[in-house]
Amino acid sequence: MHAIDLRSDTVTQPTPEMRQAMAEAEVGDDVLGDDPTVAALEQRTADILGKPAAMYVPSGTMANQVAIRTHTEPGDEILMDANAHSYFYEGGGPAALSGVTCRLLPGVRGIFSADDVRSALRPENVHFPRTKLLCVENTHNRGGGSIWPVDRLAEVVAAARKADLKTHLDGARLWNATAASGVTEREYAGYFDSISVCFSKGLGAPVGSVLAGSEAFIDRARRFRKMFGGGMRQAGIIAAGALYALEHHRARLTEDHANAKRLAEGIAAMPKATIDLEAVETNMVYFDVPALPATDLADRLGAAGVWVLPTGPHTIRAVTNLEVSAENIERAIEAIGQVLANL
Ligand code: TLP
Repeated sequence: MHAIDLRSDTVTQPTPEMRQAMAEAEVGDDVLGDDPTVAALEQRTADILGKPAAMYVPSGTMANQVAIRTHTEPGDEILMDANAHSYFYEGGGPAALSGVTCRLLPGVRGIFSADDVRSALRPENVHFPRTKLLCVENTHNRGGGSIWPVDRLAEVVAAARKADLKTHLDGARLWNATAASGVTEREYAGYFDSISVCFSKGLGAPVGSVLAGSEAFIDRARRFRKMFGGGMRQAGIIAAGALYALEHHRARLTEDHANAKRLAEGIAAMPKATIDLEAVETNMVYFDVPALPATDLADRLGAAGVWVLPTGPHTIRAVTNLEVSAENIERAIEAIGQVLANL
């Protein structure tokens, strides 16, 4: 039987219709500005996010790192949650690529407060780095796929603006936030100077992210994309997959969310697992099994046909996605239940 792959929503395969769109894409040299499919993807994404300009990049990591470089100069400081992807999972990019330091805020499931922002601000003084940028992540990956309430967003962004900081949203899974909350992508994006969104996660496209912002911001970002090696040539082939995903796969994310809820309920009934059911808001399920190291448990689950990722000493992450049906979830619950019962 096929393994049920819950390691990430990045594992999805392009559908036959998506491959068809990619095969038929009109392309050109995008570094020279000639690729009509890339241009169409950038325009469509900018429209959805309500921003004047946008730029296609190979990955979510590049989108965030180019954004950080574009908003800062070496020696500056940037603020973000201690578990933010840009800090935790991007290879030290802010230090290596932008020469900035990260000041980490004590968020709860990735969500911090305006007071947290205010306490991290520094007065103008020759001793201190200059604080230039606030980064927010929605949904928050290590926060459990948590969604920022808009009133909280408004407060933290107002605190940042008051101190003349720029604001960036890592919206790799903004589509999930919108599908679950009903708050439009445009409304979320309206709070920020720049936003990155990914097509290769819940939306199921093979490659790519978009960074959106003002014309001047994107003009400057294009220099750093080129410098970081992200200028692509006939990228319309992959951009066509992203465009297809944008038009056809956003609404169905609610299925992934229902599957995650069901999986979480199944796990909650297992005596050896601990899980916060309320915390499952989108397509991510984090649970703890104190009885053995998460790496060992992930191996045992893998052998039983359920692929997951260990993300802490006793913590496992399972992410529902386009490849996983409601029936697969029932099978996964049964397999996890058996593995845990045998511990
Ligand atoms: N996240 C990946 C891993 O890197 C952990 C995953 O499997 O969840 N922002 C957020 C919030 C992300 O979760 C990710 C990827 C990225 C940015 C980076 O995207 P890519 O992988 O395209 O560089």
